[in-house]
Amino acid sequence: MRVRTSPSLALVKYWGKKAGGRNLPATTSLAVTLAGLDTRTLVRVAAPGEGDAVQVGGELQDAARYAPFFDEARRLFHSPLHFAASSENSFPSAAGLASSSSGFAALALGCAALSGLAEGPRANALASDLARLGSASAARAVYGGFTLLPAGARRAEPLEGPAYWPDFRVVVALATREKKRDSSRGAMELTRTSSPYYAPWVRDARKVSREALAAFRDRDAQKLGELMRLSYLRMHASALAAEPPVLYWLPDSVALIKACAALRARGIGAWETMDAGPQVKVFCLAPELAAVEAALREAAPGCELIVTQPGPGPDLSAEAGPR
Ligand code: 2P0
Repeated sequence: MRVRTSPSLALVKYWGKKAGGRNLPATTSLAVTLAGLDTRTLVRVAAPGEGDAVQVGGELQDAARYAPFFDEARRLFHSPLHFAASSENSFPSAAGLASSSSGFAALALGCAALSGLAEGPRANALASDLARLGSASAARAVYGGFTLLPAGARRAEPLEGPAYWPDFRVVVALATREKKRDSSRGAMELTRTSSPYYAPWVRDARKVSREALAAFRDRDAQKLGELMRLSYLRMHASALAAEPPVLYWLPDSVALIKACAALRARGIGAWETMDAGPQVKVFCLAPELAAVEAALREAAPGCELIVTQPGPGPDLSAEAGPR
């Protein structure tokens, strides 16, 4: 089974888990699945006697990280199967571009299909539930377009397809292609357990996500953009206050943030967000894309820019895949 997925970029952030160990998010996230950044995964049933195994970019992954995921796959799909998967990303992995969201979504969809679930809403819902156990953001990447993962929810909800907002663009500015040293999982746990700003972050996120969802419903770019900025800045503020502090930003990240502020001061809508890495992702509308790209290029000439837009849902019959 070949599965193509794309990463889920949170416009409003998930950061921190509910107690109980089931990888349930503490905050509601509102996200868009990005077109043009692809994860291609080949999933097959493992041979008798062979255990579950996952390779990403040719590297065998730590089995312990995947064991709860595969155990849950067998439970959810009433399947005795073991699975072997190999996955390739068309973009840097583990660098703050949500490769774990597209990776676990592809794996969950592949396991569902191999277990005999027909493609459709039920298979997607179960795959979202399973993907969440791998990485909470992956629950969203099971769907294209715009998605919501409510606080405490087991699965994401598809909100709207990519055609809902045709002018919606995201410019991804790559401040580095290097892999990050701190995993999101470890960093958010450190924030939860040691940052005095974690509880206020979670409390405040309820209001931000409610208002952002309303702005999304109104297709109000200005309002949504402002709320996106509050969400990522407050998430990073809570992480910065952890012990030891979690700091993802590089000098180019700051230059890009300031370039967005300068664009807005000129009346051009450009609202940035950042995840667990130094990359800056800028939301703008298509008519302003050229001006935004030019400003970002000038602010950080060394940074590669990738222009993306809301993408379609996963493709389970993709021709191309890892060989
Ligand atoms: C998000 N991030 O909502 C947030 C914003 C990063 C910042 O979800 O522990 O790899 O595997 O559930 O999903 C990245 O963390 O974490 C993430 P786990 P995940 O997209």
